[in-house]
Amino acid sequence: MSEKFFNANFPKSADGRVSHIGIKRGEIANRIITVGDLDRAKLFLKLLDSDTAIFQRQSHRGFLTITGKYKGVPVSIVGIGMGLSMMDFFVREARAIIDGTMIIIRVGTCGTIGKSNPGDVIISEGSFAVTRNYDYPIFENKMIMQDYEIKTKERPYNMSKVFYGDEEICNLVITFFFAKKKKNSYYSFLTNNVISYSLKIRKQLINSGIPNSQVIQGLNATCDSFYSSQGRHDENFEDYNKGLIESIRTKYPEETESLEMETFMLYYLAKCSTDAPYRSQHKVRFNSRNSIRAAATMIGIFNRKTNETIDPDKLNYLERTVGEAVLKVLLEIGLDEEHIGDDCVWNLKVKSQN
Ligand code: R1P
Repeated sequence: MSEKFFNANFPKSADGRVSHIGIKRGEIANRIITVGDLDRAKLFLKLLDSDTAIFQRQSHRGFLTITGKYKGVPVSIVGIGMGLSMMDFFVREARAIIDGTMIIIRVGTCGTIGKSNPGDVIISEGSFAVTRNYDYPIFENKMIMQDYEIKTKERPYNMSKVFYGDEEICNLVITFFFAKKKKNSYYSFLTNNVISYSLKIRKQLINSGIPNSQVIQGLNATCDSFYSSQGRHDENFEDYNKGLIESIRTKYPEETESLEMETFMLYYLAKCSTDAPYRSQHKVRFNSRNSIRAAATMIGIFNRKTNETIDPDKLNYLERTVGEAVLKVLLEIGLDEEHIGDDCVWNLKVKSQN
């Protein structure tokens, strides 16, 4: 850390930069796509308008923020790395420097444990956390372990309640892929634009030789490890995770489709968010309390039942396709109050080449 930060409760530099994501007011827009892999963030950068200045900043903690415009509307793409803590840093620090509602859509990758396969796109209607029970002892033998579980009712992994994504946004993402009526669909208010775009995506998938990619809505499990709490076997550690995948899959009546490491925190924080970030408290808002609307979509890359994995070209194509669809979804959502100011990076003029 080379800079001095003020306020130990919520550290900011003298010029207003939040300490981990490393940006300040006006450098991040209300409409955000967040990804884990920084290369995916750079891939999405190429989809932004080329006639507007594009702001980029990578923090010393590994967060990459890219802000520009998509079809004339300010958007940001934020690469956060991996895990619950990185999502927590990103959501809280971004929330602290943006006025008005934030829309955050995660575009990630995941392991598949339900009916989906590598190459399918999953929209997470809800997510629960699977965390190692750190109080669970390391046992000398299995008998003691069984006795302990019977006596204490403790298990080696805890599974939380489900927190849900924003229904309108999740449904919009699905509709952008499939122009067909689904139960509880928002089809009725969709513009012709959206419908023809989703048909275009279907055509693109067929032409690209991956016609079998399905778009599936389901529950997601966010795990606190890529290894132990995702049921991977690692002989170097005692993880007590045999049978864990099956327990995760069947924990809730709606079968769980995916395993990854961030969505739960995004949905949880959206649910905990207050209305503090509104400048004009008198304005009628979409929601009386929350100031964050969130959704998550992910591309299946590992089938945890069959061990099937995805081809990098196919993943690259799908990332681009999903990224473009999600950018279009971001534009469809109206905001009651947006961050404004002449110093916002999206208002800067592109430097002339001469
Ligand atoms: C693990 O390899 C990482 O990939 C998935 C997991 O959630 C975890 O962050 O998501 P991203 O591809 O968005 O990083």
